[in-house]
Amino acid sequence: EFCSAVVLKHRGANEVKQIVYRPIELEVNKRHLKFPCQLFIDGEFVDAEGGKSIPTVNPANEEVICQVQFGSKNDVNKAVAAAKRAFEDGEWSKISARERGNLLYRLADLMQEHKEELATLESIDSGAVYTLALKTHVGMSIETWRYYAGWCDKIQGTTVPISDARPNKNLTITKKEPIGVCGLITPWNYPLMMLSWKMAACLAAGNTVVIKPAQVSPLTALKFAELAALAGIPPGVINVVPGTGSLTGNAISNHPDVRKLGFTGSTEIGKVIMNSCATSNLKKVSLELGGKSPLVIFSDCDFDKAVRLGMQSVFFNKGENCIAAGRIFVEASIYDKYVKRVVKETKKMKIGDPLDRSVSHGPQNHLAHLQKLLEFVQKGVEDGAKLELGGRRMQRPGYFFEPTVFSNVEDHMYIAIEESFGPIMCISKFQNGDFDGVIKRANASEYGLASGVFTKDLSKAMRFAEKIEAGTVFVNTYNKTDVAAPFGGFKQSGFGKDLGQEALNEYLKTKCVTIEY
Ligand code: TAP
Repeated sequence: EFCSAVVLKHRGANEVKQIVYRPIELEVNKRHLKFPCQLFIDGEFVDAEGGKSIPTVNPANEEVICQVQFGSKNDVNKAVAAAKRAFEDGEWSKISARERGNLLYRLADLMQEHKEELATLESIDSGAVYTLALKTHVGMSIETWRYYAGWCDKIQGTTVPISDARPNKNLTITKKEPIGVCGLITPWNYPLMMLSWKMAACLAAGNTVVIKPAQVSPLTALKFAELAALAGIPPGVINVVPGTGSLTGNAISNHPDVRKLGFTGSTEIGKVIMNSCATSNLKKVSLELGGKSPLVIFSDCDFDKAVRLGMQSVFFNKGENCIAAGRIFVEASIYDKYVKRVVKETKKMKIGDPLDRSVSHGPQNHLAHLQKLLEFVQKGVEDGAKLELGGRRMQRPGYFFEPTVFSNVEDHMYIAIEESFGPIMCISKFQNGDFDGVIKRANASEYGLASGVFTKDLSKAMRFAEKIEAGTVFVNTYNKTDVAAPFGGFKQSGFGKDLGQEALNEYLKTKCVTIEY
């Protein structure tokens, strides 16, 4: 039943603080894992109201890893109350911005020290290949915390030249202030990274937070909470309440004391969230939603690179990537050659146990998602697209799905319009030299998250970047995100940015102070 209590010591501080929790302990990936499975509220790990829990499953073998406590509306109320206290009266509200930065650096250092543990946990909970989890899921998370730790003491307002009320003089200054209690709701594809992208900017700005991670992949968020406590982040500043979207998530987006909601997930749920933010208390909201990003490959490209990165644009993180290129347009003169090469290379991908260092493709995140991918393939076939490769569940334990390639995809087809969020490449042809036509097709989507172009012609690439309706444009590269570069979509891919200096604005309000003298 209950495992031994874990005692954590406040790192580097005089005060010795003890955080006790009931750990889950596992031997996996040749290491000992120890992590919490309870809610993290006001600096303590606690059971949910009524002790309700939901199982979390390892998608590589379909086994239950552990039961995770499931936050009720009352639990969310407690977490929000703790976050409000911490914001208004706690140590967090009194320390300087530079001290805040030091705490975030300390947290990043601890994440670094525990990075193999975090990556192993991410891998077993989400199916991410371990090597990728280490580099991207965890590696980029750490970088994000460091990047925003550095911003803490550089958030500043302006002085504004206004007209004087003669004969007096006037001076206007603006101050950038934190908003208050922020709610964050995140998806399952990059659990720790999505948490970090949002929470690091949110805390750097001085807010406090209640986060609900995706119910199918909550474990790294809980391990993160332990590290946050260990780093000395004061109680109530970070609260982690796992649970379902419809109950726990909804309680956050509806809460009258939450003043800002940061969401990453599907367009469908984004609309539900925006609605509940509006009707509850008109809270500020930012939405990072779905995509069906176009990648246009012109015949004057570096062909080998276009093959390699074209594959990565779809298969990276088994396609569970919001900026995945959901539509690939290839110029007619190289179309047949391109399809043939991609099929040949895709066959070489090593699929298997995500903890195996030589594997490049792991299982899909959870069963319902795998089933959606099978339906997606069926619709593609029914609509008349040519299934060149894959499309089936693999005959082995785990939610493994074959990397899939469709050619002859036409714009009216279901698979050309809807996001798959899986390793399914959809290739279409465009007529030689038809720049305007392919741009028009690329823009004929309600989504506008990312895009890409491969060509050696600089002016063609620049014209593409100008005309394309997407928040991110990759030229002769793909998936090249960076903590300093603002990230977020247009149209029904949402609004507001993660990362870069711009993301701070999502978690700040501007106060204008006018003085007369
Ligand atoms: P969703 O189903 O939208 O879920 C996202 C989060 O919202 C989950 O935590 C979910 O809880 C919660 N949620 C569901 N219903 C809710 C409600 N009524 N009120 C409050 N919260 C609710 O998306 P997903 O399937 O996890 O993720 C896939 C989608 O995310 C894709 O469309 C993908 O493109 C998008 N995505 C976008 C980006 C960016 S940066 N634009 C990045 C990653 C993913 P549960 O855990 O209970 O479902």
